[in-house]
Amino acid sequence: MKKSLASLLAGIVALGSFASVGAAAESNDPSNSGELFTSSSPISLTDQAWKAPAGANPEDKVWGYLESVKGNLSLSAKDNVRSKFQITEQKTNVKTGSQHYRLSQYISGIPVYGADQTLHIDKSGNVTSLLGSVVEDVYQSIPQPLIQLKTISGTEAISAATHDATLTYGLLGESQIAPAAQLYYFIVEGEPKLAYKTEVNVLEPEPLRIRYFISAEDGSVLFKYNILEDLTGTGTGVNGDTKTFETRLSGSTYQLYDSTRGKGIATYTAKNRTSLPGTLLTSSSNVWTDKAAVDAHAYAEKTYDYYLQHFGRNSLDNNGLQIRSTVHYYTSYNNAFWNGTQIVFGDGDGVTFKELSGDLDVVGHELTHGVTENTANLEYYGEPGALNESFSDIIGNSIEGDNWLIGDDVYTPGVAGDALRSLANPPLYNQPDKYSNRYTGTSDNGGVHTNSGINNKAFYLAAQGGTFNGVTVTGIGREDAVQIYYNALVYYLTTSSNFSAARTAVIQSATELFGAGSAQVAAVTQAYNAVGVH
Ligand code: L5W
Ligand code: ZN
Repeated sequence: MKKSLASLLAGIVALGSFASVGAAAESNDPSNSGELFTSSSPISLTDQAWKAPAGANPEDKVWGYLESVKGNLSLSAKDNVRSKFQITEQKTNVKTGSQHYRLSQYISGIPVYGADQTLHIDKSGNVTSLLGSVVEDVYQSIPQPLIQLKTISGTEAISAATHDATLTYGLLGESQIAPAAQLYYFIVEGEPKLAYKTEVNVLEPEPLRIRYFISAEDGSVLFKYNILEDLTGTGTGVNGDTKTFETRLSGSTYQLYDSTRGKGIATYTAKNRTSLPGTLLTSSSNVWTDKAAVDAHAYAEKTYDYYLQHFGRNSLDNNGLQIRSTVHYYTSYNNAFWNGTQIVFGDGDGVTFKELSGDLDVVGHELTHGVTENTANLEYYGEPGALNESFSDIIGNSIEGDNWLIGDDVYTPGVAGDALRSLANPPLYNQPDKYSNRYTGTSDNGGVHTNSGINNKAFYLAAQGGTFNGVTVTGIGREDAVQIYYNALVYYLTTSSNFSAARTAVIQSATELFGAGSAQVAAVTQAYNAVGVH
């Protein structure tokens, strides 16, 4: 929808302070700001002419004052203000003795959207100011029959909004607040319309809080916008580093939800239980104290950005798939996983692991399982399974890009300098680094977390270079290497690819990207020769 709410609501007159009387209209430019209710003529009165009649009760003063200024409000002289406004709230400030009223403007007993006011009476009983908005006289002469054009009920308006949101976002989850519809006069480009205001408020398929104005005449969408606001949150991660990340404001609650990347990045907590995705994380301050959640969210954003910037890939499916992470899965859980729809992190037991989302290469590893599932779909068993693991290590490690280790930021918090795996030296952590040393048993799905070392070492050699098993590889750098491996994963590998097929795929990928006689093709060829994969 192209129209702004400002232009839709042009025609509502904003009131200046009524501390002074005497109209001085300023021009109204509906395009002059992002304001929702741009006035057509702000009014400013220059003289406090009206004095409260002695002995009048406060409500009579409200009506008396409105009656006296109705000319300045573009209200017709013949209309009684009591038929045009309703007092909706009255409060007294006990500290100052002032009385504060809230009013709304009505047409034929129906409130005008955005046309509400505050009126103030000081402790001496005099009206000091009137603020807010009223609609111009022209709209008050709306013929009575406008209400007769109403063909849609509130329930039908709610259905129309739900239908519209479903078309845009897909099947909607459970409403977070019971849907309701209120009838208003809604000024659309200077034309009064009868409209229902309603709200679509769901967490699935993503957190939405869309305000709708549905025509009571035909059920069309007159205007809609998402009330949730994108913001930047701050928090400290598992390893004590402070960082910023995207969050969203819903009412007065901040959500650990980033709507600026793909179809969103949402971070949940399982609250040490096992149901998924769990509960979307919220905060009252936008300063986030759940360290595991801070890192899961910030590192999912970093992973998304890496895939987009380095490979032009829009999320796991290259179609913006929403990235969901759940932290605090189960109790003392020493693992993390991709379950086919989302990533999940345990807190660790504090000895083998600390909170596993605290390592960017682990988050990158898990999300890369999602990319693999959407591309080569390497079977998670035997050699294809070891390749599946290896590609997660290779890309996860490249996203972090500071060493050749996996899990070093969260593994054995009491032991400095160690890691779960090393791409440079797999045997350091009990993985083979050449094909002849591969594990051929059946545990761990045929050694998927063991034999990944062979392909990891090939990647390392291609990127960094070195002489291994008597074969010298001239390194091409991490960036060229990861481009070649990503391209192989997306375009060349298949469900059943084994190590030999991976060699061919990576060489073909390097040939495609850098040319047949290139240093890159030579590097990957020598790298696979070095690890004994032919
Ligand atoms: C540790 C948690 C999961 C091990 N997944 C893994 O397949 C893990 C990466 C970091 O290997
Ligand atoms: Zn894995």
